Amino acid sequence: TFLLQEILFKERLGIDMDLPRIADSNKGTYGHVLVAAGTRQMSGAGLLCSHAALRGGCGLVSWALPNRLLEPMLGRLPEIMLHGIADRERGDWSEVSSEEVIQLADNKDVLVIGPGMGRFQGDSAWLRAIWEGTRCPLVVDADALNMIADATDFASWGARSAAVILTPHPGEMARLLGSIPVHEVQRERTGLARRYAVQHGVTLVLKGTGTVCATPEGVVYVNTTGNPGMATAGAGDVLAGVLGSLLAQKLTAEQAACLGVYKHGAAGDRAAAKRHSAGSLIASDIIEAL
Ligand code: NPW
Ligand code: AMP
Ligand code: MG
Repeated sequence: TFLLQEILFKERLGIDMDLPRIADSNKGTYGHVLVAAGTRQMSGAGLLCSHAALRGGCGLVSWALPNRLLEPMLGRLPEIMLHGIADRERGDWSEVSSEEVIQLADNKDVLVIGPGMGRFQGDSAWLRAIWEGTRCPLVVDADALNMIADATDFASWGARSAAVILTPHPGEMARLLGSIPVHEVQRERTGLARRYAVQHGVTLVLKGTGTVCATPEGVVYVNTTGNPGMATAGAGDVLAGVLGSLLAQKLTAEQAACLGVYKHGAAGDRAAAKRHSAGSLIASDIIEAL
């Protein structure tokens, strides 16, 4: 188990804390993130995630969102491309075929899926089709994690050619482990994260105080940044965007998880210091501090 400290990035992970920008480059050089997130009740989750992805340094962000969200979101973040899908009236993700998401992801460098997405009939099989049908790296968060937790056949989902990062908070981790009590997750954070990552061949980011990053090879990192001010709505949606952004810039899942978690926490620390109070921190402040 490694403590995530600045020195580790160069010495063990082989990356600079600030990813280099190449003089002769363009936005394509830094990758294109597709965010599949948000519903009418939780549009903010998609907005925060997409915004954070941009601040993470990728070149382009497309946000796939239900059509009825399209108009209210127009102009909220001019840098982001909006891709409306689903019926205008109901406008939830139950109306979006997995094939549509797979096609949208086809020319993207990473897919971030789940924040504020909600749940619907048959969503576990829907996610399985996306998991098996996309070729880009995946960041799976929030409702999409609950879809995995409810899948009876997750162990037999096809192996992916590209990496997966799962980002559960302790409540979501408890569901992934078959609805064990949250305090049991908290009692054995590193062991459970490592076991899950190895068993399922994923990079697992178990969030909370001292976020744990576990690799499919069984290497574990524990974060040293962050503060309780980050226990606030949307903080996790921001992290999912940052991780997607780093994967789009061609970091490995191990590098992206460690650097993203560290920077997200450090941004939370700077934001809390700037406000002179962790309690008044909101997720947008974390993005600002990035
Ligand atoms: P408690 O409360 O302590 O008993 P859910 P969610 C536990 C979207 N959002 N340590 C917690 O335990 C998300 O993206 C949209 C210990 C409770 O049991 C999702 O799509 C926003 N326990 C959706 O909302 C802003 C912890 O987990 C359970 C823990 C639902 O996600 C908000 C709660 O988790 C939100 O991001 C910890 N550190 N953290 C928007 N503006 O659009 C959590 N738990 O039921 O999965 O609900 O995380 O709010
Ligand atoms: P979520 O619950 O999905 O919104 O994610 C919350 C984010 O805030 C995760 O990145 C957590 O690690 C972070 N966070 C929440 N509470 C704390 C805490 N008490 N100390 C440090 N980080 C926290
Ligand atoms: Mg969350």
